[in-house]
Amino acid sequence: MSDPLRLSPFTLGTFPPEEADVFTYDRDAQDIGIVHFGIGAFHRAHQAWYTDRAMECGDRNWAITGVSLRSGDVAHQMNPQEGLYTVTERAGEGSRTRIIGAVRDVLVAPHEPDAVIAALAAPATQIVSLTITEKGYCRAKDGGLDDRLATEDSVFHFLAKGLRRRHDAELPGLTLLSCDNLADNGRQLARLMGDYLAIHDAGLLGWFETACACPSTMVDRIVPATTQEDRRAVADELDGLHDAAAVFTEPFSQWVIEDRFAGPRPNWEAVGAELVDDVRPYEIAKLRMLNGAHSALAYLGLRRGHTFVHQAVADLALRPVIERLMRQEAASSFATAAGQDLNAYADALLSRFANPALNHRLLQIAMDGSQKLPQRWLETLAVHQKAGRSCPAILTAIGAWLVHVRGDNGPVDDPIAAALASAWADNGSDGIVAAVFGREGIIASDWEPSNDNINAVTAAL
Ligand code: NAI
Ligand code: CS2
Repeated sequence: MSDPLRLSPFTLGTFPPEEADVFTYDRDAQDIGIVHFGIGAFHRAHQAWYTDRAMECGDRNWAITGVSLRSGDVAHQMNPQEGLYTVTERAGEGSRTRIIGAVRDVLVAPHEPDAVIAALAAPATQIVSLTITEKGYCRAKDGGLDDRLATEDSVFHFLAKGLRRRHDAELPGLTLLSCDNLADNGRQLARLMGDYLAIHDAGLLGWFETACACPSTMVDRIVPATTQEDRRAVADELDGLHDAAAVFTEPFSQWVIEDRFAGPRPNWEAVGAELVDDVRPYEIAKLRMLNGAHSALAYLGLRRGHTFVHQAVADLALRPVIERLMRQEAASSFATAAGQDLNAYADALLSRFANPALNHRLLQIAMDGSQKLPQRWLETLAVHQKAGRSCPAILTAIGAWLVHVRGDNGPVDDPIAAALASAWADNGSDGIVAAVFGREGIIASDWEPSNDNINAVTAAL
């Protein structure tokens, strides 16, 4: 059987124009302004989608070079298509597809390290953005860099080499833009990069601190991992044209960015991004309410036999726990910005979770819990503990996470899965909470479980 016809600049005219929106700017006239590390589904449906539309509005020279730090899969999907791919928004019965032209090429860092460093050091490059997952930041328990994890395949190694080359060539610094779900992601990235330089290239530290900037961002768009069935659906829509790099998402999207760049930036606000002085109230609301509820739905939903978020959120046995977690425990744990309505936010989140057209797998969200729980649940618990208030919904969810990492729902996908398994083997149900949480626990946090907390989690186990 011959290979299916692939999406590319040469096949753009092969489907009827009403099937998809297509960029109209001249791709070949654009310089690469952004290097993006971790070119997974989320970047393609979020930052690259904003950048594509900014260029559609006339902004120039913000084309993107994607970098994969791990496998060559995305390069194999995108390079034969010269970087073109589709974003399909799904809601209810309807869907809308757009062909994105912003990504030019994808480099696979382990195979072509010099090309990655050259892209970072190119004079036209202004911004380096990141969606490398929470574990890609190589953090130690105290929030600083764990240098044993920051090996030559880490983002820090490449950034240090690229920044050194820029410095030596007397080029301007870069904006490093974390778009991962970490609290205060810009501040964390600045600290980790500084820690890395202090060990590996201390002479560059002063220049990094003055010439570069790491703004924080709040990023929000639900983007489930693409399946073969999804790829077939887009081929059906595009008259048989195959897109190996297709991504599927919801119509909703939000991007709040701290307006503190080292140099020029795209006109992202022209296409819906919000540039603000302080992202914290938005970011905390998102991490503790949306992501906090997501993780609770994942672990509790898997125990109840569900596969997708929309099934778990419709389960009447889970709904009160999720509502309480969002509206009472998370929403009362931080100071809001003027005009921020957290009840309306919770309503909107529940209806986004219920979107039946997005098959968002609970197992995808359940992955890497040890990296996610601190900003999603443990900070909320710590705030309420100081005020003497309890959080029964989060404690129930912690019980469900603990049995998940015991292996009750199948193989555990977490960078510290082995340490968690040993903690279970050594401590059993009676000791597991104290072994995992608290200042001395495997996952350090300011939440120090009280006896009442431990009893509540153990009851949930
Ligand atoms: P994905 O699985 O499609 O892509 C993940 C990317 O991270 C890949 O390029 C992978 O190679 C890289 N990566 C994985 N482990 C790494 C490591 N240890 N070091 C360096 N790179 C590593 O996932 P997706 O959907 O693109 O999400 C990535 C991140 O984006 C999430 O972890 C989250 O922080 C953020 N995000 C995702 C949203 C979503 O709905 N998918 C929405 C909001 C934020
Ligand atoms: C999810 C998030 O995978 C997860 O852990 O909670 O990626 C979530 O889909 C996004 O943050 C939504 O913006």
